[in-house]
Amino acid sequence: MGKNITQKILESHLVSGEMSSGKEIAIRIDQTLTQDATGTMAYLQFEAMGVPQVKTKRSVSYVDHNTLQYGGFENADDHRFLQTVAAKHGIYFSKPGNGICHQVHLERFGAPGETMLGSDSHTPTCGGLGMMAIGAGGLDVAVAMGGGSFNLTYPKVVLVHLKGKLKPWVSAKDVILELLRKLTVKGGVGKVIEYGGEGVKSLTVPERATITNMGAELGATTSLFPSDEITKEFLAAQKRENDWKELVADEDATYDEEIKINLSKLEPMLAKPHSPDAICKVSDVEGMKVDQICVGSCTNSSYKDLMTVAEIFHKGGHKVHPDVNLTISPGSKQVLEMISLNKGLAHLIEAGARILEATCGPCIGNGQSPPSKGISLRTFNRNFEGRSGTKDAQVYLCSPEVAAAASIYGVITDPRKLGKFPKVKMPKEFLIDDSMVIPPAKDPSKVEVMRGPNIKELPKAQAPAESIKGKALIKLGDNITTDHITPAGTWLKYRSNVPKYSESVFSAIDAQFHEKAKAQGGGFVLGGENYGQGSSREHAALCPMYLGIKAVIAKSFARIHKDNLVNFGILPLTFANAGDYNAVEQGDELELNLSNISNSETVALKNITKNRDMQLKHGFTKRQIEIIQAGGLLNFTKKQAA
Ligand code: MIC
Ligand code: SF4
Repeated sequence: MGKNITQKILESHLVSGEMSSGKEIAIRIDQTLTQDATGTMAYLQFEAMGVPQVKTKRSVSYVDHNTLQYGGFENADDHRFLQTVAAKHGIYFSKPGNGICHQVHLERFGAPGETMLGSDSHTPTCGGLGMMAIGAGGLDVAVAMGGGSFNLTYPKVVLVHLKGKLKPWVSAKDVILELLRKLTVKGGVGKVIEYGGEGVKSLTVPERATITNMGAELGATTSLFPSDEITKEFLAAQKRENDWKELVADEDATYDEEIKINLSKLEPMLAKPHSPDAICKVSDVEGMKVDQICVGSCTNSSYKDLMTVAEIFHKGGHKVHPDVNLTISPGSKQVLEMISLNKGLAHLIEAGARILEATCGPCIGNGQSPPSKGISLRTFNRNFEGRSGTKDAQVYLCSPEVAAAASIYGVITDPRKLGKFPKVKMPKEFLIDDSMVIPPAKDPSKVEVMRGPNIKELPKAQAPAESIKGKALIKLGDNITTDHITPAGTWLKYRSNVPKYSESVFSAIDAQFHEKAKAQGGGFVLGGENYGQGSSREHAALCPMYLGIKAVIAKSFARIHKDNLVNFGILPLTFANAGDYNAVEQGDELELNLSNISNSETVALKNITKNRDMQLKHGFTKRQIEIIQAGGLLNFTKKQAA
């Protein structure tokens, strides 16, 4: 029987397990990536494993999230730690300023048919090249660097059949917004989204990467495009033709689900506050006044994206509207250098745009927080409440074309009103200069790993007791994001300092949470559907663990966060009877009994306050139970190695 692309890559990397949906499999990982905000922990964990050199084909450590100094030494200390630890252990180090991890990896390292694990949820960006790139917590990435396999639930495979061709002013961003409209932020959980059909041929690699990047917002395990002639051209233009290989689904490949999208019928769209799936047409909100517009992020910061905006301004002789602040964050040094050499940058500056570094910047709330109640239009991938740094800001997500039109008129405007579309051609050759990627040391014994005072010791997870008593410290609704659990923005500098970062846990919902948790000696968290969606940051498990949280009881979980909880010994449990969510309130005294965990799919919970018994599902594999009983993945891995 014919195979789809997902089956082909998984089969060629299978270490153990059965390739059938819902079963646990282990796969071999070829490449890894980390970024600074998750990397410090990942490398501390890698060091704790005691493996001298990484065992992957290639591992790259990027600095792109936290490049601003809020008047302190913390970021710089982290960068110095990351650079020295990379040199010592066989890891390539991409310096701050070289670009956003996903954009740079797509340009310089991603390879069709290979697997990659990255400690960032948007790792699937490289799926635009036909690479199986999966986001995970830092500890999973550390294990993969040490040569360990990655365990995942064998996914369902969804074919998104593309036909037709995008009309002028409609772009790749609108394709993924359409899919988010159809599937919602939890529609991709447990699935790989594979693209196929005639329409694929009309999309360049950076456009494909915009689509696979934002598959993270669907909750998908990853997203994949075929590797075809267009992929070959892109890699050749990056002087990496040797990394190309053809990878397409067999004619008679089968899929678990199929969705059809006619590219020719799409219109410019937006995601409204505060969720990437709150989709509307531009025409629905046309005329709304806008305060700030940000172009960039790993979703839309390619050469083509930025040149499109530059050309819209230049060819039309437009300027940025007096009431609007427009910022541009290029995806990489390559993009920035190329648009400076061909005058694209000059055109943006001339129009009145503010040019920021080639980093994540405003996307992670690192500067450019909108004014109070401000309307911000961003070409980014997430518009969760408060993520921008301004709690009452209204953030809309859109394409570079829609962003450019609103920058000109100061109100949301259908870009098709701008007339002739300035189509930007893909360069025949990209400018290649990898001088900001530092190769690992030839003699690791000469490298001293430098740790400033912001690099705090790794907190240790502990095996849970058989019976756990505690209070339900907080009760939450659906779609709680990791930004709610451990916010980024000004807290980012404490990513290598868990005791300090733990003070941020749920701070936007309950400012006293961390004090309450500490005073009570820990307890339980109650959540709704899709708990822990968004970022891969394992701090959303590590910090609650530090505060003594023993279990999160929710209606359902997002994939990466669920794995992170297990990795740090917190039990992610779901209500066997969904209605029981209503039978527990914040403040209730609970008792969890784990004595049956190895031989039953459920564990017992007693609500002591309400004198009510209920069952919770765990759905753990044998391996996950062993991880929990070993006191987390790090202890488990060390035990296995011994
Ligand atoms: C994000 O977009 O939320 C981040 C910041 O890139 C995170 C990683 C992190 O929290 O460090 C992600 O997407 O995984
Ligand atoms: Fe950076 Fe934003 Fe992409 Fe996360 S989503 S990697 S913060 S650009």
